[in-house]
Formats: sequence, structure tokens, C-alpha cells
Amino acid sequence: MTEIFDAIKKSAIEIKNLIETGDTGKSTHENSTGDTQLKLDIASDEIIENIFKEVSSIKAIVSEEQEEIISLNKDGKYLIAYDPLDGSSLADVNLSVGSIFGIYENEFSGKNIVASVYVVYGPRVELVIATTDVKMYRLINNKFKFMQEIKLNEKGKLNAPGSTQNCWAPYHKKMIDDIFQDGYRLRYSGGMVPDLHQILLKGGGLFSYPGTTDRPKGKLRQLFEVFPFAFVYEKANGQAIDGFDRVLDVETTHIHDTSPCFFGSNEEINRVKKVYKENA
Ligand code: AHM
Ligand code: MG
Repeated sequence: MTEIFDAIKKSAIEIKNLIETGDTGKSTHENSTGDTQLKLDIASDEIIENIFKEVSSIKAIVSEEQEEIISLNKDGKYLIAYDPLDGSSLADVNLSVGSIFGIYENEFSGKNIVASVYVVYGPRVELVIATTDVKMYRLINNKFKFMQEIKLNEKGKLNAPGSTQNCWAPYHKKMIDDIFQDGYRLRYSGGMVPDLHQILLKGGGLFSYPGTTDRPKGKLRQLFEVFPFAFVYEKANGQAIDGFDRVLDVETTHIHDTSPCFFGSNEEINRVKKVYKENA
């Protein structure tokens, strides 16, 4: 897999340069979820695809920005699903954005994820690789340098509640209010990569993107966003659920399927499980 990690590092450096110098405006295209793509989404997608095409261990790739799976090498071992530039609409206001990669074997499903990587483009560029453990690297003088291993505490202090609040179920709203009453601090930028990265680095907390009345299956896509971060959180001693069970056990019927999702340290996730079991 080293070859794949090296390819991701190479693409991260090119995307960093693109974000710094590129046009943050809209293109004239829509992606498969119906979002108008930004020029940055399309350009970062091209960067990654072109770099992955040179890697012999990759069997197939699928991008949040594309409709279909692209086959690369028939003898390749790995399948990669990626969101080339998550939170891209935050680039024009200079908030942090990210790239997310899920590495799968045999088929694209939560049960078959074997590694994941994400990159945060902020004041600094950081890259996190989850395999059997979770390691963070920082881009210094154009090279990724190992900084630290990431492990969550049993309980954290941050709360990142996503989606449209007037579409929340009453029990979800009460749970979020109660968490704030218990002293948790609001940390939500609207970019899941920096928001989840912050919780990982500051010891723990809760990030939620529930099913809502307008979007019963949530917004975040399983293969490109939810499963890669679920893998990171589990390997960092935390949990990732759909409200009830491990989100990595949720079936995928279509590559662009979404799922409600909750990521966090053990205490916060057990709290969500209790509330959802009793009320949902
Ligand atoms: P994108 O893939 O179109 O950028 O959308 C994903 C982003 C996540 O990074 C973030 O957590 C979420 O959308 C925010 O959505 P909301 O504004 O509904 O809370
Ligand atoms: Mg995204």
C-alpha cells in the first residue's frame, strides 16, 4: 500500500498548490448528487485520477465527483473511493478543506475497507493514515514528516452538530441541547475534514450528521466520506455509528449512497446509542 500512500502524498501537494492559486468559482457542471461543481472540485479530481492511473496496485477508483467506477488494472489489489476536495465551498472564505480516501479490497463496502487517508489543507497541510493505527504527518518543505500517533480519550469536550436544525427529530435536538448543557463546546466549521480532525487531535467529542426530515439518510456519502472516517475513528479507539450500530456494517447498494453518521469517543457515542435506542 506504500505506493498508494505515496500517490496520495503527491496529489496532496498538487492540490495544495491548486487551492492557493486556483479559481474558487463555479463550473457549469453538476455532480451525481446534483451539486454544482466548483472549478476546484473538477481540477482536484483530475489531479488524483491522473496520479492513481500510474499505480499498478489499484484495481479501480470511484470519485464523489464522478458517476461511475473507473477500472484501472485488472490485477490490482485495491479499490479506492475518494472525495477529492471535501468542503470545497469553504475555500473562497479561506476556511480549511480536505481530501478523503477510502481503500477497499474485493468490493466497495464498509466491511471491506482496509485503510483510509485524509488530508487537511489549512494553515498547514496535514495528512492522516489509518491502517492498524492512526498516524499524522505534516507537510514541511514539500515532504510529509511524521508528527504523532492519534488516539482519542474515552470522553471529550467538543460537539459538532451537523445538518439543518429545523429538520432534526425532537429527541436528536434534545440530545444535542443536553450535551451543551453538560459543558461541551460548539466546534463546527461545515467542513467534515477539519471538524473531525479537530476532535481527533483535541482528545475527543462528538460529530453528528443525522437523518433529518428533509434527508432521512443524511447527507454524507458512505464510500467517500463516512466509511473512511469511521475506519479512522475506530482505529483511534473511538467509534462511528449510524445512530444504532457500527456504520461500517451498513450495506451499500449504490456507490453514491449516504448514511446518517456519528463519530466520536466512546462516552459520547454510547450516549447517542442510548438516546436513539430509547427514542428513534
Ligand atoms: P461536500 O462534499 O459537497 O463538500 O459536502 C460535505 C460537507 C462536509 O464536509 C460537512 O460536514 C457537511 O457537508 C456540512 O453540511 P451542512 O452545511 O449541511 O452541515
Ligand atoms: Mg464531500
